[in-house]
Amino acid sequence: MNNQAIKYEIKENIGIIKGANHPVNALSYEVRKGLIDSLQLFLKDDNIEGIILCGEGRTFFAGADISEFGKPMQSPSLNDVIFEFENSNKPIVAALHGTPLGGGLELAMGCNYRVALSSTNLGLPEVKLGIIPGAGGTQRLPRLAGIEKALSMITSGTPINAKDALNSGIVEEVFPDNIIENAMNFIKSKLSLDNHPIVSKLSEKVSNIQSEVFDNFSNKIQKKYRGRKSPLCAIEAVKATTTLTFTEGLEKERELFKLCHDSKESSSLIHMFFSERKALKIPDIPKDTKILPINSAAVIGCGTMGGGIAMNFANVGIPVIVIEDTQESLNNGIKIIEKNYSNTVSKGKMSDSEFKNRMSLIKGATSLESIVGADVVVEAVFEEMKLKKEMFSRIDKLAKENAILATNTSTLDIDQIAESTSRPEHVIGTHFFSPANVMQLLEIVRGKKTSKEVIASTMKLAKNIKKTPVLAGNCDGFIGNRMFHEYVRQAHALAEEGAKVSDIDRVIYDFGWAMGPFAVNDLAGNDVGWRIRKRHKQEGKYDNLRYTSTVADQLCELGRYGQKTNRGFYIYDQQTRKKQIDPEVDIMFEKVAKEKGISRRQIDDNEILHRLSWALFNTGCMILEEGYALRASDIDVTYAYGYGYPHWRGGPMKYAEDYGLEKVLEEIESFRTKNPDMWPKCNYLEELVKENKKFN
Ligand code: T1G
Repeated sequence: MNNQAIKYEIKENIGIIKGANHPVNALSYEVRKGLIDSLQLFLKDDNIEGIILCGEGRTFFAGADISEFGKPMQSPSLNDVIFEFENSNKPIVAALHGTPLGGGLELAMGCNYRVALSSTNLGLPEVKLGIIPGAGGTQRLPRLAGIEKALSMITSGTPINAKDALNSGIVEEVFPDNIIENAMNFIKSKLSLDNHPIVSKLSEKVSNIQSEVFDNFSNKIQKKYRGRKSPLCAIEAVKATTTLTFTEGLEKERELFKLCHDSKESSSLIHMFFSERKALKIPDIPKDTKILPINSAAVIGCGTMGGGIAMNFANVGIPVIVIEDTQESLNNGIKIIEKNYSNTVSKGKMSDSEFKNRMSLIKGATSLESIVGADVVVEAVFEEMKLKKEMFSRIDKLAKENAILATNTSTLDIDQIAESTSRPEHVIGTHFFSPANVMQLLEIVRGKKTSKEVIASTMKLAKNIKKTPVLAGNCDGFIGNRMFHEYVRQAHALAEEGAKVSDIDRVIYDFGWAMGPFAVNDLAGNDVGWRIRKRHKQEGKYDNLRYTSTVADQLCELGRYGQKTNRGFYIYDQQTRKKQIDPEVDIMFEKVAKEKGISRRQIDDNEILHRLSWALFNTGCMILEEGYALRASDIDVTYAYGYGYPHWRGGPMKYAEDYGLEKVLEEIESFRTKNPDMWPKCNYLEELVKENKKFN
């Protein structure tokens, strides 16, 4: 009765139950049923004295099947399965490898023993999905590993390695290889014992814990989880182990789990989980498209962007050459990279030898000829078309035959850049976000002639350097900056019409963004936007749109570029970088409004939030209509990973869809009546509403 998701076999006196639900052994209905069936079979077989539970393929069970969430639960539940395993009268060892996560680790904790391969990473990542462990994890882990470890693992959701699990008492033994053979010897060594440990019975309640521990922990994570509920519910559930029995605690966990499961936070984070993976799938690029090997890289420009980009390669062991015009700027660039890595070392997050290893992978050069051997060349010079074209025509002459030629432009036309080479099919946009060694998004821009091989290889490269890639089409600003431009234009319009700069930023921050639009401008440097606006003006972009950046231009004329000049929309303390409201800026907006004949009024928080949110969303719909993004969820990923949009709100498209597309359109139309030159019409959105459709 092997079902497809669970296999079993018997070796000598040991029964082996094996998850075979590829790729990650998610605990779907078939798996849960198969687990109980095979366990019962083994319990009835008198020849079997001990049992191994393991996973086939790349991992032990990596958790509940997320795609079953929100659907009616088919019995047996995971809790039922775990009880059956826990109540077994034959000892069971969970043999862990890969990523035993969530329900997978909960199931392992229902076994008497756990052993692991040294490469295993295990954890309870449920908060990342806006929920808490729902199959006893909040009650068993504290009994097994102690309160502090459980709080840390459950509220961070970050997996720990096998060594850490061993030191914390979560696993009994760790092996470098041959997990099944070692698990076999392990369980045989336990067969003679009269009793075997049961995690839920290790202690009635977890004792000797001061209640401040939980308050302190809540305070510690407050900033990280601003606006979120599930991490706090996780703390409450763990706390229950100190006041309630296991059975009562389990009920508490269920109650809190349900609360989280039914929340927008959870549906948004689950949307993010699947969206991130969907973004990797490009409909016209078959899975078996040839991938160009990337074993070496060159980055042209070692300023803030170039240096950060180079670090991404070194971080995964790819040797990289950074190129600058002069020895002095090269030295400066390398010094900054070194400082970045040193900071990581001083925080205890990198060893000295790893520091040396990474630095040894980064070589500097002042001649472009050094790109000759590179499999990928990333150009990160000043954002100017003429310069980029010149650079690409030189790159074309030097780079090796099959090299990927990437530009880190954030707004410029990839096709124009590609045309300056003899091989436009090898040219692609790789738009990194600052700081490039930290920000997770990589917006990959396909030109008209970019080959499928180059696109597939660049997507793969993005994953290899641990980025989250999104494929965009070649429009001005691509997905991210095209939308951001409209969002900022709206923010400035609000300020002209009467909202204070600090109120606009506050509303956006309170919504959950990392920063408001004016603070972002100050961080990125107002001169960057200034340069782009000058180009846009020349190209006639504002002919039918209201120009709202008069104050931003004036600040730039005064040399107030933002944080780097200690003054922009705010005033910054030179030492602490702490920002302070600049009353002069609000006065500048008042003056400009007067000159433009705009009558100022009190603008409430709701209008601020909706005008900014729908400006982003409306532009997102236009991008979809014009085919520059493959799907709405790609836009959500772009914003969550590249722009500090709160993941737990699901991204600008999902947020609007949850709000109700019809209501959003009504609000946009009412804003448009007052300000027609702020709200370009989007037929696609109107069609969606008319046909009562959703994004897919
Ligand atoms: N459910 C359903 N599908 C899943 C899945 C899951 N848990 N995990 C992965 N997939 C799909 C994924 O969508 C992709 O599909 C394919 O598997 C490969 O994944 C009761 C409530 C395990 C570290 O949160 O973190 O247990 O795109 O590309 O990079 O308390 O997947 O190919 O069609 O990500 O090697 C807790 C989530 C659930 C783990 C592997 N568990 N997964 O990474 O492959 S909640 C998790 C991951 C829970 C209990 C509760 C990663 C991975 P497709 P992949 P990968």
